[in-house]
Amino acid sequence: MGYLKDLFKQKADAHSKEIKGIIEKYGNTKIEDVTLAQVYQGMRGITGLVTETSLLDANEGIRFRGYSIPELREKLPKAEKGNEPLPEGLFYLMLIGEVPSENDVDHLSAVLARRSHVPNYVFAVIESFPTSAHPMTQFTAAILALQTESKFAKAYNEGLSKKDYWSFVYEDAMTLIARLPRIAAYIYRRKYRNGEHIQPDGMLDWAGNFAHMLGFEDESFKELMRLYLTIHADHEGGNVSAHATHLVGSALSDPYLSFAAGMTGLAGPLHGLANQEVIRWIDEMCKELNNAEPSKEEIAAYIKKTLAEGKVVPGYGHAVLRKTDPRFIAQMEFAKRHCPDNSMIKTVWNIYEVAPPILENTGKIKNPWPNVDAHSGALLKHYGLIEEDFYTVMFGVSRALGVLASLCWDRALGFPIERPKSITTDWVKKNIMKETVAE
Ligand code: HAX
Repeated sequence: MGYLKDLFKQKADAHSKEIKGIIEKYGNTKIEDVTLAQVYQGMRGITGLVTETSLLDANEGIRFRGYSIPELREKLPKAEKGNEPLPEGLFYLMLIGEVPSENDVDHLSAVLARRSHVPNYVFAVIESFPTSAHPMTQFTAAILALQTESKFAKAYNEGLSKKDYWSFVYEDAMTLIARLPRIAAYIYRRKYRNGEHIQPDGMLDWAGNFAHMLGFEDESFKELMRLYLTIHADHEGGNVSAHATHLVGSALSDPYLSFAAGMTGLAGPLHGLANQEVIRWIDEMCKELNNAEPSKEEIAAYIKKTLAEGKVVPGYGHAVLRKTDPRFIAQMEFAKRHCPDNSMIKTVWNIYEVAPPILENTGKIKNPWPNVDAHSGALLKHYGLIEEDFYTVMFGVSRALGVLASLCWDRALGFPIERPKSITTDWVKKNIMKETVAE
């Protein structure tokens, strides 16, 4: 076993023992009451999962193993001459629970580079799609094609003891994370760059190499990738992509199948696809107004029009957050340093000034503030990555770090199959409203 895997096992064994003690002593403690409205309305606010990698506070935003995004930007190791954290460092933190040293991160970068070879049949699956297919469809299909490599599925077929599940899930998680940038870059170059592919550079870090394979050599774009792949990695356990990965994994579907499920969820416009929708919405607004930098008054009128048409304003609102998303702030700070004069970025900042009071005035939107997706596309556009239907794939590459670290923990802690109870409205009528219902 590599030292990282040994260390993970040590941490997991100690934690598993701790959890057993907690359940023994406090297992019958009630933590909250659940209302019928919560059951009908997307289980909002119901605590039903343990996800060790990160915790979301409604006002403060995400903390990864206790560290906020500004703290991570300061504490995690960086590339040579870089300012932004290396996402490998965040993965280490989520997996092991401690801030890694530069050596730890170098080691992890090297492990990922060694495992990054993608078998040709995966590219053949991508090639079998029309280039018009959405990149998220191609991405998910490629992940499923890669499933044939699953060490967990193979070992399970051959008869695997429960106590060893974690070890094979860990191996699959590492390999999958290592290969995702190559798969994503292949989809990008095939669809938008005439199939002129760029070979990986094993000397680069995981995010730097992703930028390189996409075809962007600008050092500040590589820095953006390091930041982007760090901040999109995890958002506790209840969001659709994390929850779907965890849920499917709980059936002992291997990490490839589980992660593919997470990605089909990320592809929804209310979740990860919102980053694409934001850019489309801004583009449509600019086109309709015939103005690349609409005034605040014009933006306000366009937001009201969007709401009047019964559509959502993409990039705004959140199921848990009640303040500006710190992931939005981190990107805004990056843009202020690297590209403050870009028209679309200035428009993103103007929307940020104008949208919240309008959304708040509707009286129904619980969080009028921007989320991560409100800013990301404009930054990518600035560097020439203009194809917005690819943006959710980039989000997916990052999300793998969080949900696969969590999947390792799920199996190491022996979490059982997930199976919440559901009810029918007839059950509600009979048991809560005390009506007589025909059987
Ligand atoms: N524009 C218009 N209406 C909105 C809205 C927005 N940005 N945000 C919420 N609402 C509406 C809801 O549709 C809902 O309307 P109805 O009662 O008519 O159904 C009402 O306000 C109450 O919703 P809520 O309780 O405030 O929000 P939810 O927890 O139900 O939904 C969403 C959270 C993120 C899905 C929602 O805010 C939304 O649709 N936002 C726009 C899409 C978006 O940016 N998604 C990305 C979220 C972050 C993420 O996962 N990134 O990957």
